Amino acid sequence: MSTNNKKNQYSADSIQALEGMEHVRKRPSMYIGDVGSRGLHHLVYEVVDNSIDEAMAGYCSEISIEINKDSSLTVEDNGRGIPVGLHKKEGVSALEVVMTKIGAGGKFDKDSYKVSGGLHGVGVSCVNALSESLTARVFREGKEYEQHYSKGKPNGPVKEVGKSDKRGTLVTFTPDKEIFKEITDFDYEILSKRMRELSFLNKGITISILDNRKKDKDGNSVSESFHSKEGLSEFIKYLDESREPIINNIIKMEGEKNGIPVEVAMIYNSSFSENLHSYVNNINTHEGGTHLSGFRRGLTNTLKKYAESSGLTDKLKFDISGDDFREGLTAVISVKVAEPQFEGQTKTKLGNREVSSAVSQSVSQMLEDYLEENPEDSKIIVQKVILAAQARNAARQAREMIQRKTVMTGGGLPGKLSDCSETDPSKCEVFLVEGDSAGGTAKQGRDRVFQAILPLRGKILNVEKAQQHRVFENEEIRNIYTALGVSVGTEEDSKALNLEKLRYHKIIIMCDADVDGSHISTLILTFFFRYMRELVEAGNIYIATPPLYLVKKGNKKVYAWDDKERDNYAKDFGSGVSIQRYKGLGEMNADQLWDTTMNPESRTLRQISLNFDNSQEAERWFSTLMGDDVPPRRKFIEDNAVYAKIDV
Ligand code: 0RA
Repeated sequence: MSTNNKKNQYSADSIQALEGMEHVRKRPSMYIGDVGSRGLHHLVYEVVDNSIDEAMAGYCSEISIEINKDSSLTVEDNGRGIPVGLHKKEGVSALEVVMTKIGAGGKFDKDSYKVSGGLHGVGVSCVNALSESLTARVFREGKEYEQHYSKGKPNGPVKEVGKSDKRGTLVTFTPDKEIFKEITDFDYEILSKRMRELSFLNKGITISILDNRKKDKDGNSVSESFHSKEGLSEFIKYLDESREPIINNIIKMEGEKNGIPVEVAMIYNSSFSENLHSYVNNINTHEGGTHLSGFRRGLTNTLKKYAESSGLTDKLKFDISGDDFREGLTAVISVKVAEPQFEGQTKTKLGNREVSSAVSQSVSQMLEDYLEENPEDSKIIVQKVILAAQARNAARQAREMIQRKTVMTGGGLPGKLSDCSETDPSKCEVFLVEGDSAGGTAKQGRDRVFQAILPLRGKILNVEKAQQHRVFENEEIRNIYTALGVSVGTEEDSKALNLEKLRYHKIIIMCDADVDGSHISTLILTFFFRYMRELVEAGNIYIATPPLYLVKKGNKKVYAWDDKERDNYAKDFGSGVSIQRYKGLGEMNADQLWDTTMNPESRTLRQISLNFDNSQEAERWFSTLMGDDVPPRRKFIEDNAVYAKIDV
């Protein structure tokens, strides 16, 4: 993937270094993933990672990020400062080697192996190559040094520019607009979320972020500072803010097995969902891997042994499965691996075999101790597991019932579905419509060749608060499964989807443009997020946006989607204008609904996406919106009101 592994990385040939930098500019996506928003922010992570490494080595306590007004960004740390002396092999300063040699980052200091590192771990030289300008400033041994670069090439050697009693490294870079054509503005929210996460994953460091482009109401630049004293257990508190814990403590463990540092924190809450987050070298391993399977194995084995020896499971008439041990579990697993092998579609699945047993042994040890020392919590956990096993058994029966019914109704499309005639799923779309009356209008208005309509009655079940078998027993939800052609999962993995038979590639949620309507869309989205997440990740889920107003004068008619648009049209039309506010889909006639909301030529669909870098944010989002706790929900909606309107 990256040139990291190429044999020539220690070559003294500076011409090759130059070629390396040119290759980065020619094929940036090979190094940073893409040249869109992700790639742009990746540059920042790459620079910050170096400072995190310095902090992990024990030499740095503060890292600050500053988004500057001129579209550059500065990362500063108070570490030892990158050495500026002559690098013997390369014949230039060590600083220049770090900044210009692809794959050199930190390698010359063999004692501290690099444990952080962005997804691609390509080093700061890549950032340099992709920046129209970059300045590195080093504060060391009472002096300040500086070197400037353009598109990765030094403008001159490192210069001593003054005295300083500071210590540390400062890098300011301006991403090259020739490379990042679509986007060059850093997003404060994206960066601050990542910095919060990094502070949980690397306790003790203070990471601050300041945005000089934005002022708050007092005229100060927007800023935040993150510092986690407890690390992962504080991460768990943050993730589970709106859930109700059922045990007294966060179970945590920190250790090293076979040279692999392993850190885990976990808690059980009263919800029914499993909420696991795993990291390798600070990278969110979205696709899991050997560390996660090690965790699962350690957890299952230890709890099983404990439950059996406690006698609590003697009367159970069925087996407890792996899933049952993780219902209502929130956990973060963080490991550091010297040479991680990343696999999977998004290269976020750890492949190293040896990590599995290291994590499993660590987790078993930690849990055994905890269960031994906390009999009250242990009993609560075992009881929760038993309840989960019973519910799963009930769900199996419910599932068998669906399957029987499907067979009995022959083929089994729900009666309420008005299907389309096209049979190629990639050309088909289905509208999930709130209410039978709007469903009727949609049925008249649609293009029956490729558009199907499934009306849903009233509020669908809040799956966040329901046990699995209730979800599978719910009629509206069963209709969604059968209409989409997606099977209900197996007993081993109740949420495993068979997507091969997906009957529509666009699944469009169409609800009223009011508070109730957005609540219903959120309920439906929560269902997709919890039970058909693959569809969300694959970008199959959309939200339709019906207009709010009809502005009319004589036979001139226009639709408006917000108040500003409405006022502009009203002004254009002048006197005699009439404004109709649509209260719901049902108020539009079939033609109007087609024109504004369903016709692919003229409608606006919002595609729902899950940002892989921030799966834990999505997790918090749904659990807060749909959970029991009112005060955090209100606060959350207030804090995220704008975001909520834009993105979901
Ligand atoms: C290796 C050796 C030394 C410092 C660093 C790496 C270092 C690198 C970065 C990158 C960003 N900030 C950094 N801070 C330090 C110095 C070894 C010594 O002083 O003896």
